[in-house]
Amino acid sequence: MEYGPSVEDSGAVRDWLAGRGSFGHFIGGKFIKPGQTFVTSDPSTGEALAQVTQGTADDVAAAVRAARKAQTGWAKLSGGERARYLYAIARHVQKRERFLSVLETLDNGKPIRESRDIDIPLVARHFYHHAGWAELRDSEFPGHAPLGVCGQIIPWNFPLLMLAWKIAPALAAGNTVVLKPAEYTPLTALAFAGICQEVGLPAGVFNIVTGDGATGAALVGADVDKIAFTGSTEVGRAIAATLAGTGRRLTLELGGKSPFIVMADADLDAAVEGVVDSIWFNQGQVCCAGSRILVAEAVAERFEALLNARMARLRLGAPLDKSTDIGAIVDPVQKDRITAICRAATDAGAELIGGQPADGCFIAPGYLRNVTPANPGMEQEIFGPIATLSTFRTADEAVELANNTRYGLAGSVWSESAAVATDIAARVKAGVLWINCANLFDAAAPFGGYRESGFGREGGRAGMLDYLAEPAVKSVKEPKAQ
Ligand code: TXE
Repeated sequence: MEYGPSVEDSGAVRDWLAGRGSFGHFIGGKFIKPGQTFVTSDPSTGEALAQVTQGTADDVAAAVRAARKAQTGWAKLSGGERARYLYAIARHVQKRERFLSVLETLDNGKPIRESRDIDIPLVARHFYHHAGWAELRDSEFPGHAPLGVCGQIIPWNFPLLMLAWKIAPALAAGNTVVLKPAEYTPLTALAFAGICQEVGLPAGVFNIVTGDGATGAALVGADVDKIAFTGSTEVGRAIAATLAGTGRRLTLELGGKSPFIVMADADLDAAVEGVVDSIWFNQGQVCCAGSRILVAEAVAERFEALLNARMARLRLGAPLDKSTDIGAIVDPVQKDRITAICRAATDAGAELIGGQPADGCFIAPGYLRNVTPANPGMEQEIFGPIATLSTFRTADEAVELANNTRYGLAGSVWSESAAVATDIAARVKAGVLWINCANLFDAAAPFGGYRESGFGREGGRAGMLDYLAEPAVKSVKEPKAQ
């Protein structure tokens, strides 16, 4: 069936971009005059899409002041009133699904099928879900208070979805927000600011300051009550060091090197399809991607043959083409990072099947075989469409290999035996485990990691708690009767 946006639908988005030309920050309910700008481009063609303002420390401070001013009023609204805004945002996102998915694909390079069927619908779902939490806040979390002003720094791999993950629980809990989108992909956040204006979200409740890592660092140093960060482990570590001793809240959602374990009794066709959803989804630029495939030796040959056949059918191409499976890597810098790790892996003895870089920001899907545990391809987060493939003999060995990582974000186990699958899943140290599926996200399911993958949860009840201050414990000693 032919449906949904394709290349011919990019006209409205291009007109919108041409009409705006350059974007200022969104502060206090208004777009302010653009300052010094940088270019954001379509990674699949290199075409410049728009000029976006590089935020300074003064810009960040102005946004934080606006958020601070708005916070008391926002927190005083009833849960039902806050929920009405979140429902309205969700409905407006749905109404603009086509526009937002085309804009996301242009700015990020991801296949339009993914932004249309996964990213943008999940954005709406996230706001619907958290509208419910806004209504339930006082009954479910009695005595809890919002934290105040939250600074939120997001990456470029799921630009609007990461915005939704961050701001929906924050606003539901009664906080106000200053958000910094990633420099590669600021455009859907700016379009979303327009939706906030349309639904009449009170000025200052949600603010955006665009810019690069320096702008993010300014936000970390600003007068905020919490920082929520999703990005690289290195930057997460630096943010944690800056905030140490300040008493400010912090949640970190960092990198991963998640195991994808195929037991000997697994449905191999389904498991191969799982690899497609796992490491070849979004060009592998997914923090919870099943980037280490571990397969039982007894079925390894058959599995690899099926994997190769499926890989050969994946279509690498123009992200706006509905038949494209693998789009563009977000930026030449990221492409270079991916190819450098693959080179280090092959220099250390691994064999790269597929995975060849192509012109522009494209890399074909692939995987590394003959990888020892110490191989750089096994150790480092490649963050591209390249997995590693290695084998194990026993369940214990599978668990040992799975846990042989400094990360602990996600894992996926494939077996036709529920007992085997749940036993393995229970022994893998990761925040999110999937059985006979991979990369399934739901707003109600808390997402987050252990170890160098960070701490804190996003989604569901646990996610709400990360945006609320616990009630003080009060011990009362009755005065002696006079
Ligand atoms: O991340 P950065 P990059 C991993 C992945 C990828 C690598 C590098 O392995 O290859 O990180 O990507 C902002 N203070 N992930 O360089 O720099 C930055 O502007 C405050 C995993 O893009 O961490 C952007 O908004 N903020 C990941 C955001 O941090 C700073 C998603 C992420 O950028 C900052 C992305 C600073 N000092 C990359 N420096 C995941 N967990 O999903 C940069 N930023």
